[in-house]
Amino acid sequence: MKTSNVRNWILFSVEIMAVHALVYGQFSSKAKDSLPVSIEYSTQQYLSGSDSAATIEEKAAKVLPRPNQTTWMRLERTFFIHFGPNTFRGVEWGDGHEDPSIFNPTELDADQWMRAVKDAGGKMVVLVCKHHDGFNLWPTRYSEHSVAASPWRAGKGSVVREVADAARKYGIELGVYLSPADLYQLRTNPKNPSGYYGNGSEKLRSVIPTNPASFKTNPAQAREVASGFKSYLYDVDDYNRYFLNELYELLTEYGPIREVWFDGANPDPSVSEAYDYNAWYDLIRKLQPQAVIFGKGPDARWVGNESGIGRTTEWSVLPLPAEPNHFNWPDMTDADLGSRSKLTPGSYLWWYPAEVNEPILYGWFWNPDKHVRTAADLIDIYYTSVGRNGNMLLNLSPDTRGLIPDNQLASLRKMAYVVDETFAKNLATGATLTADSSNRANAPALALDRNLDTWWEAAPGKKTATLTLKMPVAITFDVVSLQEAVDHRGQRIESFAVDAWDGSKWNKLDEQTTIGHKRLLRLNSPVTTDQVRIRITGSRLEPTLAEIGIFKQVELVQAPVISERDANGRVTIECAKKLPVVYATHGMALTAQSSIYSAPIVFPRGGNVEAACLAPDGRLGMIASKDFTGLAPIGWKITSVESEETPAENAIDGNPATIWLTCSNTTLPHQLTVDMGSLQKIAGLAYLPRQDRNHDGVVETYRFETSADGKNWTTNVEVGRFSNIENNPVIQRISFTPVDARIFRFTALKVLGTNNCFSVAEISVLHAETERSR
Ligand code: FUL
Repeated sequence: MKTSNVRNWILFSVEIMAVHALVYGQFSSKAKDSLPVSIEYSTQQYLSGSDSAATIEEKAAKVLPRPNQTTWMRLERTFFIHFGPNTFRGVEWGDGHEDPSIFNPTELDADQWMRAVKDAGGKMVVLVCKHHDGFNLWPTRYSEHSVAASPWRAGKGSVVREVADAARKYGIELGVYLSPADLYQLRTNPKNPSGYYGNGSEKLRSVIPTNPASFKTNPAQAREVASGFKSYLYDVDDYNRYFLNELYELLTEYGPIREVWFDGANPDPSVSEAYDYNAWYDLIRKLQPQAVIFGKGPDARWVGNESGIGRTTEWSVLPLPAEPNHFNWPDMTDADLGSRSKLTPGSYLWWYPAEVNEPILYGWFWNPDKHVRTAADLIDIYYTSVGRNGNMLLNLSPDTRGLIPDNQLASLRKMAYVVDETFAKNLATGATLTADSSNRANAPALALDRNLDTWWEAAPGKKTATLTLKMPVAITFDVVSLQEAVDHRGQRIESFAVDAWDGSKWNKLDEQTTIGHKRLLRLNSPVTTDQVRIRITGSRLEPTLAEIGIFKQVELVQAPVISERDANGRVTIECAKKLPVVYATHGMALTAQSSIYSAPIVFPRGGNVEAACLAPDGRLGMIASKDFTGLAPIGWKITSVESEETPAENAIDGNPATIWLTCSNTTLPHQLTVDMGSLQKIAGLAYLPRQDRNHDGVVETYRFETSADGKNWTTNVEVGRFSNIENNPVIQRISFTPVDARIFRFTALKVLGTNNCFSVAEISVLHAETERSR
């Protein structure tokens, strides 16, 4: 292993960094004992059994990001685009049986997509080039299942090309999502009997790029390489060869690529295929060394949910149980990934920052029924992603026209306005910053110079510190932004607090754990003071701060709180400052002249409500919006249930926070039968899985039956599947042919988690008339 010191490291340019260094860490100091030698900065550290607590601490403090990660972390606000056959079918997951003729957007305009990203402050877009259904959004040479077989642009189009061109035009970096799971290529797909996925083919010496004509017969034969690139050799089976050739096309023909996104989800694990990750990573490093590999890869990690919520303690230095180059990157979803108790002997410490992804709709692909997150929701997400040491990756969903609809654009624009205006002026600029100790080369003023590559650092040996900002005049603020010098000193701060001076004493405003690349504290109410104090109360070695910011959120009246719908179908709306509230229901436009809220609104059949508080000058504040899906359970009764660990009534009480759970009967299927008390014309079901982040009992595959009299039953859905419910456990609404029914039966055929539990937060049915009017 090479060694070097940090100064030399910083002087190295990205070009000099060898590909090997990017992947495996160039300056690993694998100290085997705890001799009192100074530990060097490295992109990888090994914790040995004889390391003292002090050595472990020092090693953890001296893990640095790789150069590709440094650039990536500074992007902060990034966007995803999901568009493909699923958009035209209105589903979250396809099945690989789709006919390419369904892909026919009438007005696709990648410039409109990129303008939306640019206007929303986006620095990068990750385009889904192939989702799990296996349809390629560029005319790949290696499959007939692509845009080339579709009627769109008479088979001459390429979504990847159009997005790459538009991204370049608007100065946005490009990332590519290529799904490892591929249902079109699945060996068992009747639509593609010669599918490569899981076909048991032997590993053959293959040149990438392979000559498509001899792909199966002689994969050692190359095709012409892309200009400026070479060809590479791998021993791989058919599917991995296919995947490597797809990667080669995407990484050589569309300009610089900043991120390669590998999804871990697999809708059909019945056929297995061994992904040759090492070959994939190797090819990516050779073709686009500056790209970060996300998910099933070494550079950026899925935060663990699809709701835009980072951990309040979010370490970028993580202990791996094996060397990074031998590690199979699983999803890391525990609440604590990197605190001291996790830094155990035998671990390899590695920089592995979080990416926080979330769809702007309550699903990834467009469908007219999907509700759009409000600007207020997106602003919250900004604070819980970028503000919690993670990059935000917000998905946009073009519709069947191939345009991002106006309702998504409206939320985006408002979010960007609020975020940009809030952070436009650092109220700490012009303040005097002092620290109770400083390293001679790292004076406090360096934390106010808008340069992430210069920083304040506590004096040698000091692990706590107090920094005081004195403003020339009192300021009013409600956001504090802190950034550590992670690219030069790693992530160190373990706990800190922020106080404000009220003229006679210090008042604590907030207290938290990690900072990392960026931590945003959003106060409950604005504070006016001329002195702010940051107390670093715990750190791995000397703490650093590269930048400190104090901000005031842009003056917009906060969105009101819309309650859940109670068991009687009633919804209440409340405005924090008791300002008047206006509201609109069922998709009507909300304006300052909309109805004034005075009493609970009743939604027995479901629907949507939008509401806003009115500012004293009569202007509309931030909008809150909520969808109520299905009939309210007024007078409903459970008529049959197998067992109740928690009351079955919880499934029909209108309260998403309470669940019905049964685990005692370990064999599936499990059932729940509900009597609605009167005949209803219903056209679908609505299942809300438990919302407590526990997957036990969440239904993945189900049957749904109805009856008018409890004797004669209609099977409305024989075997249905809630796609992607594990990663994104939002409400599932499923339509079926309208039927008159009084009783319904929901049967769990396959569930997530352990012990074949069955859990339901809410179960309801969709009224035929409400559905028709949507
Ligand atoms: C998940 C996928 O299954 C979803 O469809 C979506 O692509 C999301 C970003 O990742 O795992």
